Amino acid sequence: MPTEQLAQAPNDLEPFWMPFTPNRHFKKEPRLISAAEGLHYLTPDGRRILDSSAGLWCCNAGHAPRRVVEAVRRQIGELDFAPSFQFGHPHAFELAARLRDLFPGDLDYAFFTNSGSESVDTALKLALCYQRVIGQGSRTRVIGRERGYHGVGFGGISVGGIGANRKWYGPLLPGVDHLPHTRVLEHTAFSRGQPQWGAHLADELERIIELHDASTIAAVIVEPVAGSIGVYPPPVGYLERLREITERHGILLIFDEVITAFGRLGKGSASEYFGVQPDLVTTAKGLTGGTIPMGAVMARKAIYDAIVTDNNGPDHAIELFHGFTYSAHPVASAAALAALDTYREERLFENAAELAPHFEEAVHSLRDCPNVVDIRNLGLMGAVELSPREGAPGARGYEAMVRAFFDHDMMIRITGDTIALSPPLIATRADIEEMVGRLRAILTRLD
Ligand code: PXG
Ligand code: PLP
Repeated sequence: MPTEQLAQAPNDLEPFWMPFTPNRHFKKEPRLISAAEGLHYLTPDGRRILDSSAGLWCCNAGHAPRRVVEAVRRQIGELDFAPSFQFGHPHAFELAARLRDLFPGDLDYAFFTNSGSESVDTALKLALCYQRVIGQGSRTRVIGRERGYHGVGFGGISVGGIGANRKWYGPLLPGVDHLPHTRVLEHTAFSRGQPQWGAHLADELERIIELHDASTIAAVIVEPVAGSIGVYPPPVGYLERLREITERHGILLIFDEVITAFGRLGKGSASEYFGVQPDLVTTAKGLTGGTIPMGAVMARKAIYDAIVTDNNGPDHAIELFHGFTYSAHPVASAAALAALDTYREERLFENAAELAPHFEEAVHSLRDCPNVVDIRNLGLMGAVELSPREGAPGARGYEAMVRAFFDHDMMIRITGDTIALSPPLIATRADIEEMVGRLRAILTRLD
């Protein structure tokens, strides 16, 4: 795109209160993005920035995928909005059926949201509602995991396990407890793929159950691969054990697949990748390839049946008091259908699966770089963890991100001192080499 057509730097950066951003520093030295295509962003002055993070783990089909762009253009002219409360439009039903086919087992029902955070709060509400309608109304607790990220709604930060996201906001949801996280570097550092050590950490759930009693616990929610905190693949056997314990105790298992669904691990979902059947799955991001905000919660048939099918109320009775104005928005639905078409027709999940071993090799080749204390990977999720600078945790990671953008024309995602990589699924081996090569140059120069 010619530089003169690119959106130019605005005069006034002040009024935009930026999310999860050090606003003061950004506004002094802004990192602005005007356009995108494929694996690249363009800055207002026309610099091409290599995107090693698929936006924020969302642009799985790369930027501006042709089918999605066309579908959105067409849809917005045809049906801009239609309510999903009491009315419906065809694409929403078509999309739900496509998702039913994509997710394993009897995760047959889709409840639409607009983000991962909304998906998480929806799933928690579905779990509580389900337990209540089946006569288990004493099951009101939900169990998350330390260092888990489940978005920013009050439900999500309550089950979430990142202290900084919680501590400002009061007592949160009552009755929440947390499993221990699974990153124990003395046992797991530099594991390739899933660590061999750590399945027993799932047994902590038995202790939590012993403490609170199963009759008070509605659900357990975990990310099958913890993403946002810096990619913690589950220890071998861990998810299977969580499933076994929850099932034995009548507790629902929710997989938060906002990052892991739609090909990030080379399959439609982590549930399919690991062969573990959850009761509810939360999604967003890759559902539309990040193009239009949308999320979905997939629910097993028994949950839908208990709340909806078996409801004995009159015809006019609503079965579930929940929904968003923009649930199943027609433009988002069209974008999602086109994204799913793109994934299938361009074999992007297969590409991710084929690329994963090369990606693993490439990210682990950074082990000899300065300050690297761990490298983790699974599918096309990777993390390089750096040791923090003395007395300044996060400073080294932040500087890596800033230097990557200005000196190496690459977007990287950081969480504290950990660099996370999640290339779009359209990447080739050469693209991965390029990303890791630039990252090596960044790490080598960073003190
Ligand atoms: N659950 C999980 C597992 C997520 O990864 C959410 C819920 C919330 O989704 P929304 O759409 O409400 O943001 C997420 C989102 C990062 C990063 O850099 C990760 C997320 C969002 C923004 C940045 O790791 N994950
Ligand atoms: N606040 C007000 C005053 C509203 O009228 C609505 C929706 O009608 C909402 C919040 C919720 O908005 P949404 O459905 O987009 O989540």
